[in-house]
Amino acid sequence: MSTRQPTRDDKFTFGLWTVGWQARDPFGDATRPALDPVESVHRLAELGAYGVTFHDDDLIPFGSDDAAREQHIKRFRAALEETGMVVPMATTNLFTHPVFKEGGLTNNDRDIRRYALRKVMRNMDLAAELGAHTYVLWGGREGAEVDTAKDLKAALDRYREGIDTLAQYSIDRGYGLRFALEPKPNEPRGDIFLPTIGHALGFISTLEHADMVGLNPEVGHEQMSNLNFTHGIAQALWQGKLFHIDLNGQHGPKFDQDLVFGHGDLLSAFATVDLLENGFPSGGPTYDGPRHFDYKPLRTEDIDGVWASAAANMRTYLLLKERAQAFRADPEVQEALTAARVAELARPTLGDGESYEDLLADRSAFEDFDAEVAGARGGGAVRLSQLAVEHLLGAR
Ligand code: 3MF
Ligand code: MG
Ligand code: MG
Repeated sequence: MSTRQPTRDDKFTFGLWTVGWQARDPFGDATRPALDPVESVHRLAELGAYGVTFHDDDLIPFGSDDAAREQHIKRFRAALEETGMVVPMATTNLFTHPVFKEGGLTNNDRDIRRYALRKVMRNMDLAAELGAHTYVLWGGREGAEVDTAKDLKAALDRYREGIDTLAQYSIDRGYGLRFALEPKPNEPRGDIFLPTIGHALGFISTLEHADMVGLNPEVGHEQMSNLNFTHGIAQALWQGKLFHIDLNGQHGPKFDQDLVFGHGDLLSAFATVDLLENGFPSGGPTYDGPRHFDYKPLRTEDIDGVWASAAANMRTYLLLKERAQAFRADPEVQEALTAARVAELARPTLGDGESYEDLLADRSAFEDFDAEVAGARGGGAVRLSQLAVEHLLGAR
């Protein structure tokens, strides 16, 4: 079916580190050879992707000299030109090299913090040059295993100082980059700072350039904390902070699985796609940025399995989009939504111009209100849930 064949208009993007993951894990060696980023760009373009994203070190191996760096960039640029692929987002690796073992922007060692800032700024230069609009900051090593080994207030001060500095740099250089913080509760650190969407939103409100800083929430990261991802991105959207998104799959609170999108909690993935594609029932802010996959091809797979898994992310997304559209267009769903009074929530609780004095004077709101009758009324949610399941299973 043509709608299941990804096209550039679907805006599917992949991190170079996803398909390029050699499947080294804490217990075992790599099971796949290294992938040339140029090949990834070509293969992903053939599969229907719109672009790629990268950490500095995905493209330019750590420690490359200037001449080697230029060569890597040149080859990458040529691949982008040949395929028409874009780079909407870039990010910095502040987690692999041992220098960052105790943190980047929040390391206890000031020299390492200064080095981390320089590493980010250097890759922001490249990101802007390649036309990126979003710069992601995932602080995988910003955290601790031992609470007494960190001054938690100072860590937040330094985190804020770092991001304020980077935002000022983007403004002064005219880069137009906006920053997207990516929350994660743990892994690799025992506890990571800004562990959830909510923590990150609270932190952003303290920044000097809060308007330039939003979020890059990841499905698995919220689900590792047993949180509802769709609710999380809904709040980010509501606050104008959904700058980017990392789609993948996860089976509840356990290690970070980075499964193909939809290969974890499928009903939750359905709700996420429904929100991204159909918006809130009452309208309001929508997300029109890249649908970015941040997953890992299973360690059991060979290179053919890598490309099969990349295709699976896009196809699953498109199937869910199809299912979510069918769900919304189904007259029985409309009827069930009405029965569950879903649209009524968009109506303000106080009437136009009504004050709390008017509310106090309204006997029907309290004195004459029958809480027993209202409390006995069914919610109608199970019917909606079953209709969603039936659409998902292709039974409707
Ligand atoms: C780790 C992640 C990261 C971030 C990336 C920035 C290595 O769980 O999700 O991927 O997404 O560093 O985009
Ligand atoms: Mg992740
Ligand atoms: Mg991620």
